[in-house]
Amino acid sequence: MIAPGPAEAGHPPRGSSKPARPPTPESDRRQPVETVDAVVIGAGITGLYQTYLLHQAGFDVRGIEAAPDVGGTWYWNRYPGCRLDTESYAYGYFALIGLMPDWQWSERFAGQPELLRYARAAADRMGVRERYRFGVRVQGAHYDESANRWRVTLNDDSVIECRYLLSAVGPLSATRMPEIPGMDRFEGQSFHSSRWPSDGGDGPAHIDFRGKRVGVIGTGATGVQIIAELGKTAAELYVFQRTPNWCTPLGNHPLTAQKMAELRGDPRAFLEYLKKTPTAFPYDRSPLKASQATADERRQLFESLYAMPGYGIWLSGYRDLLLNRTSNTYLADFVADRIRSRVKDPVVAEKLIPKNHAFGVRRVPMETNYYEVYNQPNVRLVDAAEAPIEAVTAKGIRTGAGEVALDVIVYATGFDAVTGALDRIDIRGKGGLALKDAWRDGPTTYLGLQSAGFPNFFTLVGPHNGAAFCNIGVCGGLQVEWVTGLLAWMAARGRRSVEPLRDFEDRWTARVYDEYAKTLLADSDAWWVKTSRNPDGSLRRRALIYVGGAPEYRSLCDEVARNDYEGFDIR
Ligand code: NA7
Repeated sequence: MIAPGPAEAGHPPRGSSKPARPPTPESDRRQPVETVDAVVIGAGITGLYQTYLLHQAGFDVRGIEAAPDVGGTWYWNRYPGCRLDTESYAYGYFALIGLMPDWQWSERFAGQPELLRYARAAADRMGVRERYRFGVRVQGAHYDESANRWRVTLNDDSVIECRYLLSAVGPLSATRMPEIPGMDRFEGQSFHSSRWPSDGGDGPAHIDFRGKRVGVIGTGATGVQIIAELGKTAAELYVFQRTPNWCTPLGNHPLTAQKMAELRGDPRAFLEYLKKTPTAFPYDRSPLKASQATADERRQLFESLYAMPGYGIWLSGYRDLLLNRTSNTYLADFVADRIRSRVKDPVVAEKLIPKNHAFGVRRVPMETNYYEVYNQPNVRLVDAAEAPIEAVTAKGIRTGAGEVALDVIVYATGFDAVTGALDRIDIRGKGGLALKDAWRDGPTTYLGLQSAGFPNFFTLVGPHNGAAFCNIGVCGGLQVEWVTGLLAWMAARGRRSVEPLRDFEDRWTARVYDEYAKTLLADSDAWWVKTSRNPDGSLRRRALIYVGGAPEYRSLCDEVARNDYEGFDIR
């Protein structure tokens, strides 16, 4: 049976009827239980900070969170092996800006229980818990044009009215279950990776995998972490891989206070440094193109990058890695050889080497002994590209090559990324236009923050903004500060409504696609790409993120602010 995670809004639990659609503003005569200046959806790292800053700025703000506690992604993702692939001391934005000066990370890449403790400590330090309602989900948000207010309906049947609606729902929060026939007939235990049963505290429930036959579907960053962990105890572990990814070593290690100070130095100076790097990770790209180095120099650089912890191999190599195919192939060939040297069975090694996408055009999973797991007798790679999964049966998974008997199935199948969580809320702007319909052809936004026709509605770390392809702990925080600045600016001038001008929105949307098209990312699928079919059947890819660089994005936002928020219609 599939573990019954909390129903997603718009996605009813299996076997139930359609979700109730919130009434329209005209038909909904319910009195709001609350009227506030602003509603923030989500109590993850971004939402907490937004709620805090708005409150500090004098706004009456209410936060809404579906989970029973703060933490967002770190609340929901509590599978064994779940940890950051960003340096903890760079992700910890609240420490960098002085809100939690004494916070000490225990590892270079913190694990989920520590991250959840961090989010809780941050919420307490900011005193925002009391501003939140937990355990309720936003079902709908309708803009009432005559009142210039949003009516926000919750799944406990209550209504909140607000002037400003800020979504901090997270780009990777709407779970994506595959549609495989028979999933509900499985007699063992099964769940999505981000709905892992809880231990009731900070971490995952202890499931004893000893003696169990476990199937993991999916080999993205999540699957790679889970597989390495479950491989330690499961009697038999079957990895159903449809597409291999380029994975490189995480290189985690404990952090002492002294080591942390050494790595980070003065927090505020470190933050200024992060702000200048393309994605707010503590890495500088080489000023060289790969062609400007000799073969020997390239090998030496790749070896040192492969040996160093974290994303250096992705973010601090040759500057044309994601722009030039030859440059990319140099690194891809090097990493492929590493995989061959770590996996004993050459047939398995070849299956683990990506053949259909360049290095780094999808998120690079950071691994710890991932490849070595395939040398263990209890672990089998099932090639779900060669023999696709046909069905889940009562006893296991059937592929084109036969049936695999299982006791547990883990769906590490990812998320309906970036727009998915918004699609699951019935958001309606001017004239009752549904956001989902407005964005049917892909999102259109100005600076990834607002969309014309949806006044006073903000999408933090949302589609097309420069905080999604970034160290979110830092870039999300900077975005929150910018939006708070805008709302304070408006308040000081008695303005009460802001939405983008259509031509600015069109130009920004075109720029998002243009920047993406310049890179090697444009030829591949990744969670940040929305694919659909053109009327002639050809494939259409829409980038959901802005890849033109976080500093460039922020300097444009700052320029817009300096020019009295040029491109926004503010009344
Ligand atoms: P991802 O990166 O979207 O990975 C999902 C994986 O699930 C990927 O390997 C998919 O294969 C696989 N998948 C999805 N549906 C199926 C079906 N039906 N059959 C077989 N395999 C399937 O999600 P993650 O949770 O791993 O990581 C998301 C981000 O979270 C990560 O980048 C970090 O930033 C944090 P596919 O590639 O589509 O062939």
